[in-house]
Amino acid sequence: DSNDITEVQNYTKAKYAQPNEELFGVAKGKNVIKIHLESFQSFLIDYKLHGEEVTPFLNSLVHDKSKDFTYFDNFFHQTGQGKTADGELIMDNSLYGLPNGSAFSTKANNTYQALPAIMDQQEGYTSAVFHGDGKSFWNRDKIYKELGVNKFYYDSYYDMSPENVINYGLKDKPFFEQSMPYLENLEQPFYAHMITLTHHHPYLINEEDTTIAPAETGDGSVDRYFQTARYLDEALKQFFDDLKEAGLYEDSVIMIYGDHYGISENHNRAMKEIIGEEITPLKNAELQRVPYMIKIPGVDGQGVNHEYSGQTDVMPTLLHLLGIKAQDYITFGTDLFSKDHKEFVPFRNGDFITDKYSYVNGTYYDNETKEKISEPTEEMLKKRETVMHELELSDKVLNGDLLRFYTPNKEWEPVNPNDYTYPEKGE
Ligand code: GP9
Ligand code: MN
Repeated sequence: DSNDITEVQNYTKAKYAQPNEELFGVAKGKNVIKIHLESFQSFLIDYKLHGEEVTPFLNSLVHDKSKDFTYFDNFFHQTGQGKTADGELIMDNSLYGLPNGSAFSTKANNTYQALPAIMDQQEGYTSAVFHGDGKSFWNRDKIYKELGVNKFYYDSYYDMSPENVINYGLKDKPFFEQSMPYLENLEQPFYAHMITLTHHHPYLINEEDTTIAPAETGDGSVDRYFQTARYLDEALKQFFDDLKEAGLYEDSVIMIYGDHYGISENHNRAMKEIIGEEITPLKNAELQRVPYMIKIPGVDGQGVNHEYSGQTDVMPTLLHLLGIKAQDYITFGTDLFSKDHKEFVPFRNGDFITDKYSYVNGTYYDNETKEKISEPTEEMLKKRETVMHELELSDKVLNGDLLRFYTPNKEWEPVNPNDYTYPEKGE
């Protein structure tokens, strides 16, 4: 009930981090392009296989000479069983997924106060999601209406001829290529979300699409993981070229993120060969890093930023860049560019990681020495309480549909799902 939302509100307002004055509103009214790198873990960045870079294009953004991007190398996914759906939910709502199942599936009729709706109401953005799969996968066609997504381009909008398709759906190269005309025709400013798909378990790829030999661990998924990552990297390079040609690169905010791990703990034997060390519980937690990169027009990229951070932090960060007060909304993360950004990253299972120590599976570890901490400090124990509390509050929001009882500010209008439709192409 409304007491519960007050408890949530008190927590998120206390955690809130004031914006960095220099960056608040710098991207006001700019187009925003958010690119989802399916199953992409940060260990791929700068990784060399057979002496070759696996993702030369992404690496070039990280070591960006033109100073476009800032790369967060201590950014973690926070997803649970909802995988991609959790990634989407977290990034656009700064809420956690549920401990079991996927909120996209079970909480599709909840009230949300998500980025697409906020950006529309506050700054007149048109939001669009692009994805080369059926519209109902992960219940997207239902929940997007509650999130306020204006346009949804799914398989019906793409040429899904057999040569364009593998595994779950459209290959990333035709996906980006065929998305361009739709993107160019969107009313501006837009918030576009491009969800890639080819780099997905079990990492199937046609021989003619490979440009790097597989790894040689004997574990097929792990071995092909590098080939589909290379394919994604090439698709991305082509997309950037197309954006530049269309005049949509320079003046847009571009965000790139990984949704969740690609290689599960079932592949620890092969991963030991890849990483060159035993996959301990701590190492496994460290491997949950996914990329987060952002380009802000008119602002020099910082190169590599080492702030410990996670997917919940993206929504308040973007709001502040757009000049929208994140404080009005229920957000569990904090602005990555704020000097008060909170450097602890809860994982969905209650483990967490900070800039100095980690809590994994009941044990505290020193990040530097990797040693177990036999006597955790009061502060460490308290942090664990905070993390549990935060996850519980987020679960209360979803399970109690609490945003029904929350009015962010006097301008806010509740999203009406009936205002949104996602017709087939030509319908
Ligand atoms: C399919 C997709 C895959 O549309 O986005 O989701 P995942 O299996 O990664 O959760
Ligand atoms: Mn996914």
